[in-house]
Amino acid sequence: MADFNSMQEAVISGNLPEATRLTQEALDEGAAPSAIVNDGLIPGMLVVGEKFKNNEFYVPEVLIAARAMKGAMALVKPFLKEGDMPTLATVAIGTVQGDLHDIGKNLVAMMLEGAGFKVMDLGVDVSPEKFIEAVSDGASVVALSALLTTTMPNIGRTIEALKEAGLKDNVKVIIGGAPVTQAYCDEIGADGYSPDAGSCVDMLKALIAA
Ligand code: B1M
Repeated sequence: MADFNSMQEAVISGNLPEATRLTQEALDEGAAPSAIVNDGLIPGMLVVGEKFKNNEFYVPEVLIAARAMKGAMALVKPFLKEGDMPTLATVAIGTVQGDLHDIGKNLVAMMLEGAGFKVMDLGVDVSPEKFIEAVSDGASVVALSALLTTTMPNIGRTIEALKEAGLKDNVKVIIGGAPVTQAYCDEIGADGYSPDAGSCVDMLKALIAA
């Protein structure tokens, strides 16, 4: 019988050897790969997100938890069949044009991936055209991060470019980063704002369900 509780604990504590050992054991015992992901690994990562949101975990703990999750996922992935893991949505994430900060953006990407979203990471210094291309390639969520007051307006410019391309109504645009606020989100017509990576998952799930 697969030990999903211990698997969750291994992810939460960032224990890579234990997470991979338990995952391999579950696979060897014949546990469904989708159950390993949905009942063992993702719930662990969701706890990590909660703890980060509540300042019980800091960046290093999140990074080692994500490493444990990734290591275990690498074992399961070859056994996941088409349709086994319905993705919640495909998210194209990037730091906006002119901005090279990526630590926060990477945390958001990890949390979203850990929660079951498919993530297309476009990197840093991403032009509005690149985001438009990603939407044409299937992204239904555009996630924009900015860390500088001087690059924050490029969030608004990206939204304008999506509107001009006639794509804004096809996607949800979510935004965040140190200078970004709910007021700015409302001003530029983004669909959602979150102050940290943990609450980004809850915010996006609520947006999609609405
Ligand atoms: Co830069 N930098 N930096 N920097 N840097 C800041 C942002 C700054 C506040 C430092 C300061 O002066 N006190 C300041 C900005 C001032 C301002 O605009 N008002 C600043 C500056 C000025 C600069 C340069 C211009 C410096 C220079 O060259 N003169 C330059 C700009 C380069 C560029 O981007 N074009 C620059 C460069 C750099 C480094 C390259 C050296 C490095 C980045 C390395 C990297 O990212 N790979 C760097 C760093 C590390 C910082 C600080 C120290 C840390 C940023 C960070 O990673 N925080 C930062 C000062 C600070 O914040 N204390 C600073 C940790 C991270 C987990 O938090 O990114 O906020 P954060 O992400 C959070 C939330 O904001 C949120 O979730 C994350 C996790 O909870 N979030 C989202 C982020 N994106 C989200 C998206 C969402 C939702 C939530 O939805 C899509």
